[in-house]
Amino acid sequence: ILSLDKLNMCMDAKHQKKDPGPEGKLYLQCNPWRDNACCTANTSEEAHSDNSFLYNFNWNHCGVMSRECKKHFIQDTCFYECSPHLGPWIQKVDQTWRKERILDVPLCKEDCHDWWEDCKNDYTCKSNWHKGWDWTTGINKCPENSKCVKWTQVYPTPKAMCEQIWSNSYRYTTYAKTSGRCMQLWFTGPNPNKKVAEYYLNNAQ
Ligand code: FOL
Repeated sequence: ILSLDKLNMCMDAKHQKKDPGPEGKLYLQCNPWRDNACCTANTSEEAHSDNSFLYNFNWNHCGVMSRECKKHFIQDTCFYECSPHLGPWIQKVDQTWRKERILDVPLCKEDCHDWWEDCKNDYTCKSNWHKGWDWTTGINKCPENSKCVKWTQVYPTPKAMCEQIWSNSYRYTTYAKTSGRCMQLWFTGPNPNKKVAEYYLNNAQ
């Protein structure tokens, strides 16, 4: 069968499975996706560690990232690696490390605001974390031409952070989690994002 099921599919990126399916048990913050996931148990565990093999990405590029801030990056990683309901926002790309990406996924206001609130006292040197790092040591360091500054100087608003950090993977919305019009990074119980994907598939954004 052709992979035409936009409501239940995995993006063709770096670590996602070919097709979604149950995993039995996923690690800690990724566990909500266990019934139907694009990540393996191994990926879910790596999502929780610093400089993980996923992208060798260093959260601590401007001093140690606070625990409160880091938990949102772990949740973002779980969402990115595990979500089977991103079909309406998957785009082909010509990148060395992935064939597909997500673009403009409508993010619930609370998730974006809570993320920014918990990170606003941290530091960073770049607004787009996908590009322009110094990788000479194997993990990303701030490039020569940059300075570590307060989070709020790089991202004045939650919207700026959510949209810029991963090259517009997310679109900021003012929709609440209860609206059914936005995707949730944080949830318990059955995945609420399936219905949201269904809505956007039928209503072409
Ligand atoms: N989370 C979300 N929501 N969307 C994403 O797209 C996403 N992507 C990552 C992690 N979480 C995400 C992957 N992160 C590089 C940097 C970060 C990264 C993956 C790769 C990297 O190698 N950057 C190089 C350029 C590579 C290239 O584009 O050829 C650099 O110049 O720093």
